[in-house]
Amino acid sequence: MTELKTDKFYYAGTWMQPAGQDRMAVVNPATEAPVAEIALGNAEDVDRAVMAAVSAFEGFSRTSKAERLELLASIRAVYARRQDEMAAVITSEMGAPIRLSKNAQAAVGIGHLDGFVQALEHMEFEYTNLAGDLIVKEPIGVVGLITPWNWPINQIALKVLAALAAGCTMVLKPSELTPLSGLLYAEILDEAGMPPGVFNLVNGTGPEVGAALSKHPDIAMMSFTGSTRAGRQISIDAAANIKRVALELGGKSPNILLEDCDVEAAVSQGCRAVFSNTGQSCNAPTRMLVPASLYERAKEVAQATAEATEVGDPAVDGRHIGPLASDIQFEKVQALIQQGIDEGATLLAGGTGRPNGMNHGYYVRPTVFADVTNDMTIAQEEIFGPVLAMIPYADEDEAVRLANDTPYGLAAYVQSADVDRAMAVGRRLRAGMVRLNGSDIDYGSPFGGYKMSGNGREGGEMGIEDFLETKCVSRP
Ligand code: TXE
Repeated sequence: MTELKTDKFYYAGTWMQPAGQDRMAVVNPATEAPVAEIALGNAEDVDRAVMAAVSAFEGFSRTSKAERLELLASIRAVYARRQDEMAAVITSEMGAPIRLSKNAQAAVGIGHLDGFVQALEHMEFEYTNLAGDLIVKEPIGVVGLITPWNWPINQIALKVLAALAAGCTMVLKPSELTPLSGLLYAEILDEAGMPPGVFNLVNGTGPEVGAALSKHPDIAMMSFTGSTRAGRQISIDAAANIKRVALELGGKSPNILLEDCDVEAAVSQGCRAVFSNTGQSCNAPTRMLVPASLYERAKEVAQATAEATEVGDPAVDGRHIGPLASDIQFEKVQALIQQGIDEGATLLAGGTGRPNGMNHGYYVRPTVFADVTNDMTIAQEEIFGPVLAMIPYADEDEAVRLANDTPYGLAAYVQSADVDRAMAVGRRLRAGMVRLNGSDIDYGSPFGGYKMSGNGREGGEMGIEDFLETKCVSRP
């Protein structure tokens, strides 16, 4: 596997010896064996990296759009060449099957980049408003970026590339569970000719390095993806300096099947979307809302789909799903499946324990619960495992009420033979992203949520705008 500088951090344009003395093993979730050991930073490492970013800001914030487009093009070329290496690293550190790693986990690094390039090409950073004042959009400053382990490069690309496109300098702290893809990304940026101090990386834990970034007086903005718990803490820490905070947090997304939908297609596609990445996607359609008339058939299809979903070694090419990313996640998913059983939901497929014949690795069984009521824990809490909750409803008003009855508001899905009808239902949903009939995510479209799913939007033009300040210059 790729040799990475796991004992160093990247700042001021070079690989530096950490101030922090602690080390942490990176564990392959399929084997439970360590694949690497990384250095963990501390507040002093954060200070050094922030200092590098502050020094670089003056110059980088004045670069032209053309110069930044050239930098993005150079990153694209190096990334494309090393994309397979990236896929292998992601599989080893978080257990996504290699096919998913290649086709999605690593591929989105290019998709998002293209979305930002397209946006940047047509964005204007200065204009005169109706009052005759000059409005100037400027990079906000040095930004702190904290990313999770479920789609490690997806989140890094969404944040780093948007900040670069905006003209910000930055310090990235990847998840301590998946630091290897972050280290490889730093190598790629270095090889692509990143000016020193523009991009900096410090590894470490949330409470140590993450908190030091959030509290740092020289950081103007935090962009975070992860748990609602950590997002709330980052907001509190950032408030001391009135930092801007962009948050992409959890979800418990509804998938409304309307009576006229193709029930076989909608249910099997909905199940696959929940099981993909072993359920570790914030926008997974985990609550399937089914009209009474389709309920029996929907249950049969969901059960069959779950039972046909294979679980296996992520290093092997195939359509199977892999393990969960960590032992903590494994325990959490087991406990929530048990809670579903205890609260009286009907277990149609899966359940607690590993799949038959597996005795190590963080593998879990694709699980379907029927007869779920929306107040059950499995309908309210983000499980982050391959677990579907099927909830029956009586009429469209009830479906909309149940869909919106959640503290989250990230994504929502509607299935119908009549696109206008699906659209009308979609307009009533309190979610940042509504997808009709299995439509796909478009690079460059805003990604983010309402309510406790966060604030701000990532990707494309809105993703770049999140990193800009507005200056109004009144002419004499
Ligand atoms: O996330 P954490 P965890 C959800 C999902 C999952 C649950 C718990 O439901 O089961 O959260 O996951 C950093 N200050 N999502 O506990 O801790 C941490 O180091 C600053 C949804 O693993 O939020 C890592 O880099 N930073 C989600 C990042 O936060 C802190 C993706 C994510 O870890 C911090 C992941 C602190 N006080 C989990 N505490 C999504 N939206 O896709 C932690 N971190």
